[in-house]
Amino acid sequence: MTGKIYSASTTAPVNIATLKYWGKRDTKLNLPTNSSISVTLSQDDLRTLTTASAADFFQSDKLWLDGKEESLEGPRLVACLSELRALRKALEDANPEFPPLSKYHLHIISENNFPTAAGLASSAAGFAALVRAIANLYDLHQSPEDLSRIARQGSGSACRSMFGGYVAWEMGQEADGSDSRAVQIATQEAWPDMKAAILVISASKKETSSTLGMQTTVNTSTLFKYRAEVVVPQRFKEMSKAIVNKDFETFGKLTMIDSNQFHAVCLDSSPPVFYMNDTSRLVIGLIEKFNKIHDRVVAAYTFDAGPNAVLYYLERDEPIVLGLLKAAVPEVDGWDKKSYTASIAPTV
Ligand code: 2P0
Repeated sequence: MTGKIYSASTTAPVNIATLKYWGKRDTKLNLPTNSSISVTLSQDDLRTLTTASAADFFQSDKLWLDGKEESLEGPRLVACLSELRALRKALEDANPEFPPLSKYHLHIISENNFPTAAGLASSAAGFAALVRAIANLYDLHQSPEDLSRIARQGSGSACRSMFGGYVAWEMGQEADGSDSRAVQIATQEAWPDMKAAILVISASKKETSSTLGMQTTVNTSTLFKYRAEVVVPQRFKEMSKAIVNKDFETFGKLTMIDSNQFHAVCLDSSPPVFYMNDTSRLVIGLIEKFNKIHDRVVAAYTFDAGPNAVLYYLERDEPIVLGLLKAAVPEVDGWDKKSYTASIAPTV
């Protein structure tokens, strides 16, 4: 026994989808039924901080999330750890002088600076940080695309947090998932004036996990097939083009209709899955009216697997968007009154 502890720390950002991932064609490998698009938010605003340590005297793999010990036995965590260990093992075989970290147990400590599991993409930042922290600890030099394939197995949306800016998760065709990975559509620098506001409507844990909700939709919704096969492929092209052209009007419209369609297929599931609440719907009404008054898309709303709203807008419109929220928030019952604004993440 050496008694030495090897450690590496890293942070990873949150991403919020503007074209939603909803449905798996392979639940073990986390392969999606459609491609998706997201925007990565700056780590100055929202992030997971993770430290991974390895030592020959650790008795078992352990994970602490926001100070609480969590099980490390879930198949998704196991899949990420075994892929990373196999890559480290190959490195050790090629470099016998390297310490045999692949044989040591890991201790992982992870902290979010925002509410966990409340539909704020905590699993995305969480798995992205975990994969990157262990890759750093193991001195792996895989590309972000390669690491995104590993993070995807932890949580689908985590693959998109491997990049800053505007990111696509290409669903891929292969049965082994080798082509299901994230790629960058545009850097933050290419369209730097996008901003996001996150309205925390409820910070409590969601009732239906994304995994369960997705499977209910895939197995029971008749609208779902149309969404996955007809709507999303076309929308994917239109949204990618809008991002490259910095066309906020089109980007915003597509973002809102895609959020609404995602919640529609949730409602079309049996039993129905509800993520938005009355306050969420109030925000939709508010933004729709606000855009109508301005005769353009000033702000675009989107809701994930929870009631919290994310608004995308351009920096020059921040005074009117935040002004609207300031005026409306005190009137709204059930609004947590916590909100964050975030810039877009530069290259991570
Ligand atoms: C997304 N969501 O594209 C969609 C939109 C929620 C609504 O990805 O089962 O935690 O771990 O692969 O990634 C949330 O689902 O699901 C999600 P798993 P994940 O961001």
